[in-house]
Amino acid sequence: MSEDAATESGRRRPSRDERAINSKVLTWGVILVIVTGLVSWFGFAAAYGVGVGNPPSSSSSSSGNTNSGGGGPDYVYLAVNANPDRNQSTDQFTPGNFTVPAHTLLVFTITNYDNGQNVVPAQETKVNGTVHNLIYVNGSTTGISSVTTPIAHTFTILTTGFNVPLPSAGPVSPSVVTFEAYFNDTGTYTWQCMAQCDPWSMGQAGYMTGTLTVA
Ligand SMILES: [Cu+2]
Repeated sequence: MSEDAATESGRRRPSRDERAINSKVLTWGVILVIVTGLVSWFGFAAAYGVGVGNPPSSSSSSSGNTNSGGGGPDYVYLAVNANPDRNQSTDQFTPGNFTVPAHTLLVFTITNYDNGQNVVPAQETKVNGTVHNLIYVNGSTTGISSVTTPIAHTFTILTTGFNVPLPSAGPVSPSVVTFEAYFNDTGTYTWQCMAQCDPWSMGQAGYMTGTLTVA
């Protein structure tokens, strides 16, 4: 009986040579899939400016903002201080003017050191424009869509409705707000604090108002 004879199921058994060829085809197929995947990813990364790398180990970099470059989201760090360097406090976001990449998942951390409790319009107690319209306070994994505790400041872009209220700091520890956001329309947006905080700072570029540039 030849090797071409039909098996019980009616299918021909592959010869030893054919099995070797099949295994080569499989190997090259897998390699092709991997290479295609890598090329596609780098093409996407180049086209959309996806960063490469990891978040910084500390948030104390002078720029405050990090385009880490590659694979993951970009991280944005802001601090809010009430500096006692004038007769009244000087409330200030740092940095007040910054740039973020468009079409990129941004992970914001805003650390607020001001324990002031300020009057905020009802609309600006609600979160708007973040991913799922949620923020996360002091490490909580449960997002909230509005702040019902005392508020020190807000990060508000009136032209788009983007709004993040910042709970007042405690007597000792700051309040830390994290959230995710995408900004898909390039341009320069003016942000401002809608809380009635430090009257001088509220009208002062780089203090309680500034620019967020989407590039
Ligand atoms: Cu303010």
